[in-house]
Amino acid sequence: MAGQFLGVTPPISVAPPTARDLEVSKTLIQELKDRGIYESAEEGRNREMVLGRLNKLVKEFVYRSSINHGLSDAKAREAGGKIFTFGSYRLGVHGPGSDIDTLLVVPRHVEREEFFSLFEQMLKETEGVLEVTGVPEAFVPIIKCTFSGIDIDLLFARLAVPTVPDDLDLKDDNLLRNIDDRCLRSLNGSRVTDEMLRLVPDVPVFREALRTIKLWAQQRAIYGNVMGFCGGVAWAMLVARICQLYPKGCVGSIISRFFIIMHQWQWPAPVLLKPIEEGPLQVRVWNPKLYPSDRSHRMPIITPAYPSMCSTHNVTLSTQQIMTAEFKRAADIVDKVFVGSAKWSELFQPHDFFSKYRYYLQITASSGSADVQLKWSGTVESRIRQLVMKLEYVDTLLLAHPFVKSFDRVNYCINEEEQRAVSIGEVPAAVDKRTEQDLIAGQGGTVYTTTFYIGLQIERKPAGDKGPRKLDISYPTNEFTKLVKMWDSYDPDSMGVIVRYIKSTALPAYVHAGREPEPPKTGGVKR
Ligand code: 3AT
Ligand code: MN
Ligand code: MN
Repeated sequence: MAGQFLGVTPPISVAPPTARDLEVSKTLIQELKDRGIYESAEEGRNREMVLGRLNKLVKEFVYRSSINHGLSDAKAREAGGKIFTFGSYRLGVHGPGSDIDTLLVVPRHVEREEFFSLFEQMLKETEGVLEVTGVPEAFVPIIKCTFSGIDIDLLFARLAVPTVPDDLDLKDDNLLRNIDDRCLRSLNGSRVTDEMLRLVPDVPVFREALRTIKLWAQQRAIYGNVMGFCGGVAWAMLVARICQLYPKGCVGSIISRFFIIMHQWQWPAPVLLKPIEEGPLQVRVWNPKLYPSDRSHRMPIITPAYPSMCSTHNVTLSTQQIMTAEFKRAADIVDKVFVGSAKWSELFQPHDFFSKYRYYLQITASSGSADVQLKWSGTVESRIRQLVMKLEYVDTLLLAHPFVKSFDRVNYCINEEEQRAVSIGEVPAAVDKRTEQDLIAGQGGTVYTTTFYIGLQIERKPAGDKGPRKLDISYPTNEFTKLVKMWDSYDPDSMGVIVRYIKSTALPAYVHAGREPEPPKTGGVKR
């Protein structure tokens, strides 16, 4: 690296903040505080206590495993073991309800299987630990639990080294040699966050700016990788890049630059925090010159740790348009904030997805059990993007806007008619009020539903054209249902999926529940 600056180009400006930059930064931080996105000092101490106890537990696990593998007591103590963190906690942008994402790193003689037997058992026996669930078969195997009221995600990586000392750093690419793919994937999150923090010029400013962008993206419903928007890691990298371009910036000026630059970015030029590096493994590194699939990425935002990957491969034409429009809206508001004609609260106005469109697609996945529903709805969710991409080809459709969240419901139905109604996404008033006690043995039953929405912007009829505007979406929707039913574990007797084209007036009331009321004229609504 050039030493003079961080990033793939020199900074745009190294000027210190102006008085106005500092003023708007102050009001911005106040707005963030008023919205309750910072945890209290006491909650912070609780997190540290939990991490301390977890660290002890990990060392005890490695010790016991080492003894089981025939090591001497001294060697078993020396074997070590260490907890790393990643995600929002590691970046220092977590909120009161955030989890702690942790990675447990162990020496080579400790086996992955023991993580899900010995360690999981030790965790279950630890005071204050509840709801321990291991998912060993996941793509990134994980144990989830809560510890002293804090959600914990635990990943596992076994390195090809005899000991894992306390000062071990995961930066060295050679640590990736001779480890299995699951360990490689588990190490990735930590390596990326660590590298990101090394690549920003001023970490406290980066944190404040990232908190702002996360809150804004969540409020505007453009936060989430699954539906084709940017996820937490991608937003963090975008903010980091702007921080590199303005190394002396303060949060106010960084945010202002962020929206202007992102709105004008010449996609598909990638966002990089450093040059892409080769490494010691036979694994793919993002390279659009070499791989046609990498060439198809519309808004590539590339992770800085080897092996570099595109964090935004899910972005489609529609979600790119939506995010670009949001950058523009935000840039205009921040402009006004700087001249004093708008308040920061305007930037964080909630989205109006459910009143924005006249027509929506409603996709409902249903089944008869909570366990089945979890996997089935996940399958349907992961395919919604495919539906959006097919809709993008429909001539008269200007935009297919997937909503980032789904709506889960448990419906107690007392007859088959009600079961049929809820499984196509309707919410009969009688069912809405019912509880489990109302169920009648041998009749009806419980139906679990998960519903997704896609807003449709349809081309207007040309003036003078009296005929109805033709919108034929039967092809994309049929293809979509065929696609989800191709899932390995699909069972037509117990799982349902239906796509309905509905008018906005037919949206169920629950889509509006929990929304903030319109803010009064005098200022923002505090949560
Ligand atoms: P919160 O403050 O926790 O809401 P976060 O950014 O920490 O924000 P997550 O805890 O959901 O968000 O995710 C942290 C990282 O874990 C992000 C990503 O690298 C990884 N991750 C999240 N979900 C998955 C998943 N389903 N599979 C693999 N990795 C995941
Ligand atoms: Mn997290
Ligand atoms: Mn997590």
